Amino acid sequence: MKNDTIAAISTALGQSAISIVRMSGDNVFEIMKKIYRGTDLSSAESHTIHYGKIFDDATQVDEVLVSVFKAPKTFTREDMIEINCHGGSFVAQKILKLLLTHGARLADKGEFTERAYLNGRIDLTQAESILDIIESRTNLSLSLANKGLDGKIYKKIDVLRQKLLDIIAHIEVNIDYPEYDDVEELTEALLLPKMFDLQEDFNDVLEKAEDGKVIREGVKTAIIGKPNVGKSSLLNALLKEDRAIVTEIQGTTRDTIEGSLTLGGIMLHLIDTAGIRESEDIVERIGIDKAKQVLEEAELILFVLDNNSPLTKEDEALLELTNHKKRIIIVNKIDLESKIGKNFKNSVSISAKDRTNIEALESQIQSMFLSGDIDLDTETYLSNTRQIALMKKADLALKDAIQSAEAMMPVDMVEIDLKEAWELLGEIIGDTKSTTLIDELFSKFCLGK
Ligand SMILES: Nc1nc2c(ncn2[C@@H]2O[C@H](COP(=O)(O)OP(=O)(O)OP(=O)(O)O)[C@@H](O)[C@H]2O)c(=O)[nH]1
Ligand SMILES: [Mg+2]
Repeated sequence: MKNDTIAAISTALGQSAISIVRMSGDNVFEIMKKIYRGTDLSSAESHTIHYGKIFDDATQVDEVLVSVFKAPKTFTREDMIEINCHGGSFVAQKILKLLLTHGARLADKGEFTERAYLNGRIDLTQAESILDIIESRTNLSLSLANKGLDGKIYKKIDVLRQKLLDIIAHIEVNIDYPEYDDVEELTEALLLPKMFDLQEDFNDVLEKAEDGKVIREGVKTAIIGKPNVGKSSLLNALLKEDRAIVTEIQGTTRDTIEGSLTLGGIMLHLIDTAGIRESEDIVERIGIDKAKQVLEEAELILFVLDNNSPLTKEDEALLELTNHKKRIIIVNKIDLESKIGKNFKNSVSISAKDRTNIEALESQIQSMFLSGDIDLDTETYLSNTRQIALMKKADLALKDAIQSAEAMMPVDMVEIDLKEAWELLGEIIGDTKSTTLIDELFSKFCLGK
């Protein structure tokens, strides 16, 4: 059922001026014949737009514009049409139902893009970049996604795979044709430098991926501290709005309160939490448990202390509890007299109430998360969790290969790990057929001469 015809509404449901119903597959024109009155679409030129009307038997449903895309130069590489109908989910749903009644099948989530990938129009990283474009919320993440769509990740991975293949090819030749005198003698001395070189490339990609992930997903940031230090005031100061309730009563915040902001191109997903202390109050206790959970999951802790009161055991315990996390210590209420009695390295002093020094805090957060200058034009940033996980596995396989070579193990042992790394990188771009490996190997070495 490879080319069965799929259909879906591509625009969001709800009131809108225009909705788009999309269809792809072998029977798009046949199906359109049954519901569309206007120009003959099957004989229309590709990439043209046609005015007409959709009918349900004799009843007119809508006046539409239909875009015609003919295989193979289409997104899915199949015949495609897009119906621009009037907005409002009722009309769009009705047209979709008509398509389904006349032979189309409701598309699965992402199935148009999946077909684009399966039919070779894009690789997996490009498919993922399309999703990233849809989900992007900052200029930086949008630019990053566009680089992926242009095939930059594919190209980067391809270069690494070529280098791996080069080493594998050397080993293969040595195993299969040890008597060939024009093949360089294979020694660790020859293999290892190549592998070290590759490892540097891998490291570089993995390091940049950390920035990539931050650019794409933002930073989960928890505001933590004991009651009344000014956590909710800080949330409001950062969001520049009165999101959370602020009072002088300890234990004001019970449930977590969230908000997002963009900081130098990075999204901060802020979570204000209940002040952590021993409490008898059942609701407050639940809030405190939640705060501890948020603390564990957070990628950054904004740890708030009160400048106006001496450091307590509670503060010390919380400092200990957050010690293992990426953390910024914030000394709040600097508009009041200092009674805290301690200096903290790399802390930021602010007044959340007067909104003093918030910019200094913002720039500290920024510098903590983007490791250097971000250069999307010349560097490649992996950002997708799946891709990064595979890259890390490939890196481990390469490390194993290096270890085997260093331990003077037989070269075919080294080769197994290198091949695994090659396969793993292939998974990133969606190329996992090992026959390709064989083909490429022999196209590199014309041994039949
Ligand atoms: N003078 C001064 N008061 C502040 C400052 N920040 C917060 N406050 C006051 O401190 C009190 C507690 O502030 P909140 O923001 O509710 O504190 P919290 O940490 O969220 O408290 P809980 O939700 O109870 O854990 C309020 O009366 C605020 O107005 C500041 O920078 N200076
Ligand atoms: Mg609060």
